[in-house]
Amino acid sequence: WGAEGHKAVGQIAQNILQPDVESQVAKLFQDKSFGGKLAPASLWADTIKKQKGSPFAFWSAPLHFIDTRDNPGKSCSVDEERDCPDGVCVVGAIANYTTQLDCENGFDRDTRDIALRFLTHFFGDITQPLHVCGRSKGGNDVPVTFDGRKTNLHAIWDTQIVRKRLQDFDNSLDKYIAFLTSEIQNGTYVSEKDEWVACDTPSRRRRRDTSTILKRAKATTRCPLSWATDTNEINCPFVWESIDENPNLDLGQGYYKAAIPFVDKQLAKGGYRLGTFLNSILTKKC
Ligand code: DCM
Ligand code: DCM
Ligand code: DCM
Ligand code: ZN
Ligand code: ZN
Repeated sequence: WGAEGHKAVGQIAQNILQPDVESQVAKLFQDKSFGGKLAPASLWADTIKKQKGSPFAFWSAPLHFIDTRDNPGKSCSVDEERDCPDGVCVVGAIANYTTQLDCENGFDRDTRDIALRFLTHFFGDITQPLHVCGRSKGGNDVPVTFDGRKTNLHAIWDTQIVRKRLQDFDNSLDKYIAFLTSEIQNGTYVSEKDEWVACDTPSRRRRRDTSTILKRAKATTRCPLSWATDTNEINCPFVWESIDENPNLDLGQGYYKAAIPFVDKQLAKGGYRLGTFLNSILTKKC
């Protein structure tokens, strides 16, 4: 997602944090420009990606997505071994940074701070359909027109569709975020939000032999893998359909309208998952 999408995910999560978790989050962030909040922190992973000289700049770029080697439009799937070798993808990144954030694992505060920044961003990216799609570099190589402007398929999902959606909310991101939060708390998403966070949590194991370590490593990808699979499925009924049928169509009208329910729900999912996850992991007493 672009800046608006990531801020939405961060703020929706912030809205559902328990007070004690909210103060833990504020304490973890050592960059005072975040004001202790998730929404500003969610932009950090993109900022450092482009920053020359940042120790994170180059190696972190592939952590923002997973290039599935499926056949979107026809068949969609996510396969951990096939699509995320060595854990270098958004699924592996969420798993690894979850381990680093969890106080049980004893990482130092700098590591936990960076882990929380990355997680706040990657919980957003893993809900963007084209971040869970390997076709044409997640749509980056597919030229499209949106309201008369030439751009690419990836960019309209990251940014243009979300920005146009804000027109329904007086161009106020805050109003859009308030709308999505209320849809989660007492609207359209009430009955389905439990499914958004339903993925088996890794069971704690006592013995430290090699086989349990391997099982534990696998268990940490269970949730992000289920979220990636959920997101990836949107590439089959919808994302690529019009593109394959009519490559010259301006996507700012019918396609945009049809994308709205997906974009709303994906941003809501990212925020709800992030908030729920932090409420669980940051209430542990270590
Ligand atoms: N972006 C932005 N402002 C930021 C961070 C990101 O406008 N502070 C936009 C520009 C990127 C786009 O988000 O090209 C996609 O970023 P990502 O790599 O997270 O999908
Ligand atoms: N640990 C591990 N593999 C296991 C069990 C534990 O790598 N099968 C590590 C992860 C934690 C530490 O041991 O850093 C403490 O784990 P626990 O809280 O499960 O006792
Ligand atoms: N991206 C993606 N899948 C790829 C390559 C890139 O989802 N295979 C994303 C990362 C950024 C956007 O596309 O959000 C633009 O990437 P870049 O800045 O690397 O061109
Ligand atoms: Zn993107
Ligand atoms: Zn990203």
